[in-house]
Amino acid sequence: MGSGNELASATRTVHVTCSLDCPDSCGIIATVDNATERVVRITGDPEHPVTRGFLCGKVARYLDRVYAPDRLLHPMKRKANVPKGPLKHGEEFAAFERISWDEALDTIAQRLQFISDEHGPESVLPYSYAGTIGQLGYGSMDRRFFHRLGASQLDRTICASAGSAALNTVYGVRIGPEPQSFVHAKLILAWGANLHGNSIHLWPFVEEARRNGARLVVIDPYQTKTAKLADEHIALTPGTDTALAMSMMHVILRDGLEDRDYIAACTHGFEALRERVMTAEYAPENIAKICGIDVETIVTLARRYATTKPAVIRMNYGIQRTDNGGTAARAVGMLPLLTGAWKHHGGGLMLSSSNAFGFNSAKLQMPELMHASPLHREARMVNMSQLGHALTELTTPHIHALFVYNSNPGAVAPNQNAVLRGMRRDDLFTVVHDCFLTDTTDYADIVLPSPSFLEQDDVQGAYGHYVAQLSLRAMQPQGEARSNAWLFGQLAQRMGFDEPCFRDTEHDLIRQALDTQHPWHQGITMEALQAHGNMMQLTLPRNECGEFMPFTDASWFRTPSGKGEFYSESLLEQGLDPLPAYVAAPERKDSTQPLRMLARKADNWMNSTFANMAKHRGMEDARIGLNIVEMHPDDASARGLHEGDEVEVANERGSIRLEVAFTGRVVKGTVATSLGWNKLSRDGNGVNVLTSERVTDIGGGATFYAVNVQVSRAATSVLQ
Ligand SMILES: Nc1nc2c(c(=O)[nH]1)N[C@H]1C(S)=C(S)[C@@H](COP(=O)(O)OP(=O)(O)OC[C@H]3O[C@@H](n4cnc5c(=O)[nH]c(N)nc54)[C@H](O)[C@@H]3O)O[C@H]1N2
Ligand SMILES: Nc1nc2c(c(=O)[nH]1)N[C@H]1C(S)=C(S)[C@@H](COP(=O)(O)OP(=O)(O)OC[C@H]3O[C@@H](n4cnc5c(=O)[nH]c(N)nc54)[C@H](O)[C@@H]3O)O[C@H]1N2
Ligand code: SF4
Ligand SMILES: [Mo]
Repeated sequence: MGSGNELASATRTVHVTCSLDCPDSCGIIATVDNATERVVRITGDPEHPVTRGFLCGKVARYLDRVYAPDRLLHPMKRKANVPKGPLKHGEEFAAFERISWDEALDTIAQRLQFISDEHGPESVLPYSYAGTIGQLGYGSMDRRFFHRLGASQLDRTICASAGSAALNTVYGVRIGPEPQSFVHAKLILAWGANLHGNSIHLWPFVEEARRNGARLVVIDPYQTKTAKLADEHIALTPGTDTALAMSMMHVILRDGLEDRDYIAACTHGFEALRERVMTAEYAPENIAKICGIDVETIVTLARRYATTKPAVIRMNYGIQRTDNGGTAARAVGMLPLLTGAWKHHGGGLMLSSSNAFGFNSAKLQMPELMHASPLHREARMVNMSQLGHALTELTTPHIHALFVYNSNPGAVAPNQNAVLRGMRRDDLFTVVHDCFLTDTTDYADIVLPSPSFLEQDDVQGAYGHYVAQLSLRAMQPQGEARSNAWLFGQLAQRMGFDEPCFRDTEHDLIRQALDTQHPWHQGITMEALQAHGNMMQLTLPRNECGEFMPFTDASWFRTPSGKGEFYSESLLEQGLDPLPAYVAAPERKDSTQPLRMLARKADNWMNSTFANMAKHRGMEDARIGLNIVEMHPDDASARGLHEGDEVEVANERGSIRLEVAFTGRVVKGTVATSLGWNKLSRDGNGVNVLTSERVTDIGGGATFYAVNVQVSRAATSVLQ
């Protein structure tokens, strides 16, 4: 690669994949200086059909992160005299002393063996999420290792499990229209989806559609940039999406706007649904006040949705982070079944494209190894959204070792005070593998350095498009950083796991991931990927016009009935309501905590990733985000508060210090603040001090946006 001119000959370019937890999975062109082997520039791959040559603001500055002076570059162990607990930013390194990889691996292997012998292997808990979503980095050798050990299994529910389980009940599979097809839509509903902040590569397609006359409606309690730029912003009360979707159904059926042919051919349980939504309870006149919007808004939205073709819904995970969240995703997911929106190219519904990928995860993760463990059976499951409970209360057995990688639970996990109380335990052995010292490493016994996505080999799908990509390292790992796959292969060998699978190299694993009979992976091999610029579209079934149009007929559904299910017998079997129903969140009834809080993601960092980077922090609007609570002026004046006042935002789980800002982005009754690093907040407490370990109705997901709080003037200021 590289071209003929003088500058280019000094450099080469490599296609890598952004492995951050983002639907866009961008193709990236990294320019490497041949003399220094440094990556000097990264840009969006212009050949990638969704990336189309640009990167988001976060990753445009990724090299600052890769070459950051405070990157973790070597294994370290906690100094004997330093207790576990929060460290000031910039002072973390002083708590640890450098050790060799050999010493680190030997220590970990010995401790895990001892703990496993003493308390049973299930007393070891792996804790990982999506630091990288590459197939190898997200779940391959690590799973083999913990399966063979017999460690507790982690139920990875912190992000998407409610929405995923919900859509599975309706469709049996999670796929949707290609992002490129959004240009054909005439109505786009961004429902709990912050496109501008969280998945910017859909935006140009939305804009093109709007130039062609499409209307963009954003349904979000918060006025995101996406909402500000939309044709209409419906700022509903958080957690009331089920009510809104069912009221829309009520209007559609009342006005006879449903697609009867589609319903007859492709759906199951329509009469039962009709009976449920046609009760007076779901009439817009009753639902409007629940949602905090006008009756007319619901009626117009429903009619417009049913009569505009093509109409597409970009539902995202925002709507499912509440107690009734699984049902909300179900109800919204049913709308295109009612109107037959799937029949029109550019219409339908997109939550995730991940089910279209058929990487061989069974081969990568080998769950059968649990039977070779001392347990000789499947290990127990621990819900990651209840880590505080797991570390402080779970018995049979207690957790005695916590192995964190790809995640920063000290900041991102709900009920933070319980999580940190657990991680502070002296009798808990904690290992953390990360690129930086974080709010979690403050509690680690051993820290291990991990590479960035420029420094490791992987293969990746996406949850916002249908392109498979190979990502071969553009540079050598910084310092002694080593990948997740390498780490767990090494540990396995030190623990005497002699199965040959623990000696597989990263390239072996990539080949195993691609070794699949999945019909949409035809011809996608490592060699083929390399021959195609490291990216290939899945071989999706297309019509004669080349269009990918799922759910146009009944053959697409993977539900028990083989149809789109309004009524779910499988939910009934689990003792759940087979039909959607709006149920108010429990905390909303508590009058001592009358304000609903959105514990949001920041636009310029990725969950907690980048929150420590000065330039990223600078990009975030100073009046939003960390250290700020956005309030409606009426809610403030009712408490005698003014803009700029320092306040205590509190509930029964804890309190945090923030400064009041009037941004015009929240409606009365709702306040908002952002997720970031605890140690960079005003009082050392992150927003997750306030979030709870309650889980969603379906899918056991976290309920980050179902939090009630009281706001009051801070007694004494912690301001410098
Ligand atoms: N810049 C940036 N990009 C990111 C991330 C990040 O942290 N920063 N995180 C990445 C990750 S891990 C994920 S999962 C995706 C998530 O991306 P999204 O699925 O878009 O999820 P969220 O940002 O959680 O929520 C989207 C919107 O839902 C709104 N919302 C909250 N409660 C409700 C409700 O009850 N009803 C409705 N209708 N809306 C509600 C929020 O105000 C928010 O604007 O983004 C990814 N991309
Ligand atoms: N209040 C509140 N809390 C939230 C959310 C919210 O919206 N509000 N969002 C929730 C959601 S949707 C999610 S997905 C979770 C996200 O939670 P996490 O998945 O924990 O996300 P990050 O905070 O980005 O932390 C990922 C960590 O992995 C590290 N990492 C990156 N690459 C590698 C690698 O190759 N190997 C290893 N070992 N480590 C690596 C990064 O440096 C980073 O510290 O947070 C959840 N928490
Ligand atoms: S975070 Fe998302 S938008 Fe940004 S470069 Fe990565 S995949 Fe693309
Ligand atoms: Mo997420």
